[in-house]
Amino acid sequence: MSTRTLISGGLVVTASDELHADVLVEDGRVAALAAHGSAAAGAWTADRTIDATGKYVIPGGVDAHTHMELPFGGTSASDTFETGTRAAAWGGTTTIVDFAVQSVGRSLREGLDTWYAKADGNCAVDYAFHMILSDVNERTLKEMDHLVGEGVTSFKLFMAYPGVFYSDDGQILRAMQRGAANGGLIMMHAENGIAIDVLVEQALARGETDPRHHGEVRKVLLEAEATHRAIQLARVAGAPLYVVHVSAEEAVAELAAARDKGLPVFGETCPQYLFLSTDNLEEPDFQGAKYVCSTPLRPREHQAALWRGLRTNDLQVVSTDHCPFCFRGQKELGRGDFSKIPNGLPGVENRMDLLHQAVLDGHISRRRWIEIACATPARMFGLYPQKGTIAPGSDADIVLYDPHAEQVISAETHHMNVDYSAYEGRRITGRVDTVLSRGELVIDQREYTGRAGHGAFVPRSTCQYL
Ligand code: DUC
Ligand code: ZN
Ligand code: ZN
Repeated sequence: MSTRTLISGGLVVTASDELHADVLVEDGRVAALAAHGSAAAGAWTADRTIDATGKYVIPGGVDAHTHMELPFGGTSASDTFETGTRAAAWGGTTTIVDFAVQSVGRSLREGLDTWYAKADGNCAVDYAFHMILSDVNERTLKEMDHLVGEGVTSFKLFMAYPGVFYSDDGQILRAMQRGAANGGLIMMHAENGIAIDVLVEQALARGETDPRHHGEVRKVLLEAEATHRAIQLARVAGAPLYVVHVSAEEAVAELAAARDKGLPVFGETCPQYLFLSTDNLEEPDFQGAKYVCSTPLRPREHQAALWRGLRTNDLQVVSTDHCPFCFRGQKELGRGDFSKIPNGLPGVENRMDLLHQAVLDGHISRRRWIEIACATPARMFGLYPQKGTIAPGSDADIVLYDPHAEQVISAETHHMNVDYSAYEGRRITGRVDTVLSRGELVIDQREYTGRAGHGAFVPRSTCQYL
């Protein structure tokens, strides 16, 4: 039997429009929109009506960069697919794109199947996968074609982490050539890891072991150089390029210069680079370890360039790079040696709220909020218009957002499985009230009503942003 839900009286905000409209949901999809109070909306019958008066009605967030359960630095990211997708829902994100990992010497198939198994039956919201290529060779290049065919249409390569995920320029060029042929989008971790490892060794030899040195050795110039090199390799291969977790002004400049030439080069930044800085890495008593991630946090002067890039569309997406490690027992692995601190920050629950605060602070418009957090990640990774918008035929992944509610972010109240918040004590105006995933209530007026196993794997088409 079909179920019809009417979402009535809210302000529908998408990347393109702001409308006082009612939304009719039928069988998990958006069936229709009509002006609130119109004869068309008045004629609708529904099994259930959700009153959205005074709220925004926005597409569920699409977080295109998460690492649930990632084995890294001798430990594993502390959010499982179950806890991480539940926290995502609490934060108004209804789709994650997580990174399956190929281990060195193993096939893409094996890595991807491991990630299917981790997620299957455990997710509260929908999920898709990118594939991390750790070992580019003839066999894995061929496998890329198969993955594109099954809806895993993007591949992350690392210019950093020698001996772990690192690919050399020849491997990168080959993967880009393959992506150019099969439609797979290459995502790049752009830091010169070979040079960074020299600086790490030299810093440790000088006795510079505190977390702040993580930021010092991972130099801005080595992000900018790698970004430049990745762009040139993509040009040679005739491939589009998406640079992940852009943190430095000089890296944005490389992207902007490429885009000014008309090249299909895209950039993502993350809330930690927009809201945090090296000041956090310098917090005493090893607290700075909470903020160790790569690319690293930068001096706060870089933030203006990132906001500008988001406004000018030199940066297109804000994802979280959610990769949580508890302070106790995990971040602590790096006491006395910053290079042993597992890299990563929690944030999947905080992204929509922090970006709403950025609207209030005047950094971006309300529609740009939805564009960089919902619509463009969906387009970039072949999920649009199923995800990322509210339009007839779209999945009814819908958030009722209270723009006036006040909250203070804290590990005491968050739902991520991690013992600290990177944004502890930060006051935010705006809060998720209700979340639907394919028409099912996952959060109902700030009560969790979802279930592990509701979330389904979503096969993706190739990039729709070219
Ligand atoms: N950066 C991180 O901070 N964590 C996981 C991997 C990465 O590239
Ligand atoms: Zn990375
Ligand atoms: Zn990442």
